[in-house]
Amino acid sequence: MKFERSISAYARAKNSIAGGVNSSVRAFKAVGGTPVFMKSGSGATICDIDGHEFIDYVLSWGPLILGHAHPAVVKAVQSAAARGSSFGTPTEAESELAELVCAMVPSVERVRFTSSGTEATMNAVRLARGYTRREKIVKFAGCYHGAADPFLIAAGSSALTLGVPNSPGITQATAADTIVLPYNDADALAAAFSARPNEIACVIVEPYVGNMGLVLPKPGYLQRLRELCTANGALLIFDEVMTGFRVARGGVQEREGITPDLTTLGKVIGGGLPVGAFGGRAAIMEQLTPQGPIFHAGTLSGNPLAMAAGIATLRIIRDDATLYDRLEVLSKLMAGGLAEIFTKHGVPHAVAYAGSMFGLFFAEPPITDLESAMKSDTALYAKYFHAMLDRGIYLAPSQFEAGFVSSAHTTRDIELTLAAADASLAEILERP
Ligand code: KE4
Repeated sequence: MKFERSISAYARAKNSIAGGVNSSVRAFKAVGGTPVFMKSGSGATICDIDGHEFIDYVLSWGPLILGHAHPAVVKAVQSAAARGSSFGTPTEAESELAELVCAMVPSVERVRFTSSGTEATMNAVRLARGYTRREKIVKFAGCYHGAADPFLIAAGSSALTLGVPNSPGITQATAADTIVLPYNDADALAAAFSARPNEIACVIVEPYVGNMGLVLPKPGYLQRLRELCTANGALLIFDEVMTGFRVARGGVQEREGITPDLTTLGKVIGGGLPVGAFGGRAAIMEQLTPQGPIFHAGTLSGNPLAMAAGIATLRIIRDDATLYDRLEVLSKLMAGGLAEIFTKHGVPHAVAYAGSMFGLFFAEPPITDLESAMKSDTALYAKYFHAMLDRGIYLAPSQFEAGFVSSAHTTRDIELTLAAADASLAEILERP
């Protein structure tokens, strides 16, 4: 495939946008080549400015569980826009979406909307620190919680991809308040609590990690996190920005039957428009201003257009009784098919799937944490990415990301994708 228009668009973008992109991972630094500029999407496919069509497994990094330009979402946003884009006042649409979130996410009694997942996690951590009157937080190496200082310490996702786990500009004081532990090692958390009694405000975790690639918890791990937080007076925060409404209607907490104290959400709840959220028990959430002392604010929090897209999306998710079964059938088909193909070609691999998410590592299994994930052959992944792109398959431009299917994807799409994977490996291995 030729990407002439994307190449010139990227050259143009770099004259006014730092690095030519508004989010680092989009720059293709991990896979090389020029980022592909998209112009439209419909259902499971996305179209670039050179006129190429791709089956899309990035889906804007997770939000589009109904696929691109779902008619109900388009109609909802169009009619909301005709009534005005923002008022800076309460609107009933915010209550509508909040009621949907509270009804579908088991642990959430009260919620606050933000305009991004990063804002949601930042505010959830401030709330936990204010509520517990403690300062330290625990995160896990390879987990990504957004582009805020307290989290960019051995972060995953684009920070990991860029090979700069600790971003310049993070103060020592900030870094000193973030304890980074290995994921899937509950004893490490127990030791941290023992070493710092009454200091740790919260433990924030991607319960299923999407930002190392897809890494699932060992049996009992999440339950141990729950028990340790309860025993030590720290709040457990499930960062479900990616897994919320993705691995089940009620996210990991519904699938695993574990109740976090706070949950952060994003992506799907905005249906592709900018929405983040944090929520939990009323007793904790009511510590937020104006009821309580812990500050939260945001000019476009609860924006009417974003609420309209979220309401349309969550109503469909709520009412489609077989949605998650159908999505997991597709993810399982993808993961199983990839495992067969990679075995046939003798390429080390580890696959995983959960709900509408799937993962593929170019590494020997098991992949249980950042250390094992980092053993992946990222050079081979880069070749695979481009070989698949040339065959009309759009994957995440980084080994350390998860793949997503939507209700618009079909088994035919998966079959075409697996055929492309087979041909891509054959091509790569012929010309190592
Ligand atoms: P945003 O601020 O990008 O909306 O959300 C941050 C965030 C928080 N928590 C989790 C678990 C997340 O996955 C994210 C964002 N995910 C990345 C994809 N791995 C967004 C892609 C990007 O950075 O452009």
